[in-house]
Amino acid sequence: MTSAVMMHIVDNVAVIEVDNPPVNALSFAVRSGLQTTLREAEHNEAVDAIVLSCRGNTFIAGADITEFGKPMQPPALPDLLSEMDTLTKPMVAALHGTALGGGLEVALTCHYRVALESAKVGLPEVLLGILPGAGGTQRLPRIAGVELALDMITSGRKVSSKEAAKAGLIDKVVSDDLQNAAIAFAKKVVNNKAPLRRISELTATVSDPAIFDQYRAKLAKTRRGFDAPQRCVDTVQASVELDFADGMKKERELFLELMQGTQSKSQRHMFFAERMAAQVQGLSKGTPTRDINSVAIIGAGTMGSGIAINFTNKGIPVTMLELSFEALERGIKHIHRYYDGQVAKGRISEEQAASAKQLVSGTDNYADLSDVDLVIEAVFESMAVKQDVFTKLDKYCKPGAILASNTSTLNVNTIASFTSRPQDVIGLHFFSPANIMRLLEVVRADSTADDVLATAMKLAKHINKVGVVSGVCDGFIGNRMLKGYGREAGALLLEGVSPARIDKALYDFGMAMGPLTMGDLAGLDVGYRVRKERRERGEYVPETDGAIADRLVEAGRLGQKAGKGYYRYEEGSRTPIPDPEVDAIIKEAMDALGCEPREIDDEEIVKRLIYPLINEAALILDEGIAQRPSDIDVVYIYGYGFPVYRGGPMFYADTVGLPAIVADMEQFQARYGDDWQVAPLLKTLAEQGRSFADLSSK
Ligand code: T1G
Repeated sequence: MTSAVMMHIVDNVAVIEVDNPPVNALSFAVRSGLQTTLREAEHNEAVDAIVLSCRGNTFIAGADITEFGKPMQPPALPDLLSEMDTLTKPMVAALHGTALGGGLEVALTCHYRVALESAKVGLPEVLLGILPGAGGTQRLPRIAGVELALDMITSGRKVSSKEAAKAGLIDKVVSDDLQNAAIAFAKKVVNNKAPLRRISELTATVSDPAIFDQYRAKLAKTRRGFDAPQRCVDTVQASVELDFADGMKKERELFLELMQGTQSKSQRHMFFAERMAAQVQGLSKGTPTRDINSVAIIGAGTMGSGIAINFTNKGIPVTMLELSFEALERGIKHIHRYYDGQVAKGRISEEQAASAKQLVSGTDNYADLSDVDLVIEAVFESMAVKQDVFTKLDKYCKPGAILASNTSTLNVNTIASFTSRPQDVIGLHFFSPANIMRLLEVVRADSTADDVLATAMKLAKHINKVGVVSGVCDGFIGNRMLKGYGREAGALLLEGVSPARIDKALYDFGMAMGPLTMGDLAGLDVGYRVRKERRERGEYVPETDGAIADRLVEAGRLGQKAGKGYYRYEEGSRTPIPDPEVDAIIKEAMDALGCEPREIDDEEIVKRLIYPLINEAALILDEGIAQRPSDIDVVYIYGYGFPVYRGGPMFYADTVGLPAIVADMEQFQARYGDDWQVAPLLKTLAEQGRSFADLSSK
């Protein structure tokens, strides 16, 4: 027995308890402890049955991901479960919290399962770019049916104990006193001389074998570019077509293939990167936080109302402030429409929608905000407007209220200077649609107090966002990096590469959508106005910068909202359709600017757009704007649709190899000039044979 696994006997039932905080992961100590205690229980004549339970917040939540990529110390989980499957005494798993991955696989190797009502089960391995590697793909179809198994294994979703019980995955659901309920269940099995129900002895059947190819076709769309979901289907199909032993061999073969692949390494990187982003350098773990029980949002536009939903979803009352009643009503209606939609989709009940709507109130009077704990300004991106808003907030809000700006690029230090309390000012940059995109850039201004920053990071997690700390600079982390990405898309157009080819190259790379389709979605007039204002301020903006976008805007092609931009759009459709008018505009611009077309392959298109992201990120790291490279990966995965199976721009750069990137950039610099100047940090790391991962610190 190890301290991670203990056993005691109650009424001839061996109660084995795993105690391996924080999630009872199946680390070596747990695997070896389970093997020892199970053997002991099997050979102890005083033991008639076994209950397997866990201390702490949850039943085993899976293999220990920190052990991946290192030599696996025996017993490996599949071997432990194979031995477990031979035991002759009834085993009952007692499930609470989230029995996930290897944890559920252990529970499926028990003969019975008793769960708390609040428990959830799942096989989320696919989210790590792998698949259940200890019999989950062979046992789940046998006990819960192929359809549910396919759904759970290819989506990685958690299933409530109620739904699992309905599918026969769980034998008894209790509201409390789980361990005693499991002991009583075990004793009943013994007294009734109930048979040992080994799932491995059941068979998996399917009414229509076409389901597997149907799943593959669906996943090719919904999980485009991912290998693991496809292999998951292969293993579930094997559970139907092969006997248990051969099915296990198939599972093992595909598990190892995925585990050694780049996609899984990328997705495992992102698992930890997301959690590491919450570690704020220079902020001690015990930093106090302020209570946020009420929120005000200035500006009820698309962003403001989207931001509001994050809080009403968590039962936090929101006061929307707008200058005009019509704008206020429009914003509140947007929120109501959202909740009506959630009801229509069966995601929430009418009552839940009604209570969420009641949390929203509106005003045009700043005096009504005198008691809110947090204000988020989401008004027009103009410093003059921000100054007006923050001056009023400073006047009316109570001491200790946090004053946040949702600005996407403006200087938060300047915004803080409009108040007498800069220590309470912070940037909270949401991404549109604000109630859906998980990224939240938390912009730490020079005077932002530690407890304000700690409160913001805690609040991010509470509203299901991934908070990433950014320093103050133009565009913070994500939008600043996007500049080079957009610049090169424009440059490629002037070299005669069509919008559709540019977009397809990046779509095939794995981006959620190509840069020009994204431009049409966001609206081309935003960039047009920025370039126009910069030129009016006398700033040097090369003629080629935005040359096509500006011509499109001047031709009334603002993007999707105008039904045309780089593409045209049929009424009510978002599908981009290439438009010869755009080709003519590009041709005219090329002639006017003396640009020569060039043959450019997809590989170069990708490098020309992705490498500027990496180069700008190196500057951002050097300036201390981002805390660590993996934070930048989190920004691009959760805010910009970078493919998670490539691990984010920094992880991808390490995969490509920094010397190769620098060599390509130097060639581009020779052809295109100093926009391609290699960032000092990138150059140094490449010369030293190091990677961005070498820079990451806890
Ligand atoms: N291994 C190692 N550490 C883990 C871990 C795991 N499986 N799960 C969580 N942690 C750490 C996490 O890094 C964090 O550490 C702390 O626990 C709290 O996590 C053979 C091969 C269980 C729902 O994929 O989904 O089994 O930051 O902040 O919000 O088929 O953690 O505090 O230092 O997320 O309460 C399959 C992954 C593995 C489950 C809890 N299992 N974990 O959420 O806390 S592969 C998973 C989660 C496998 C077998 C295969 C969540 C959670 P730190 P947290 P939470």
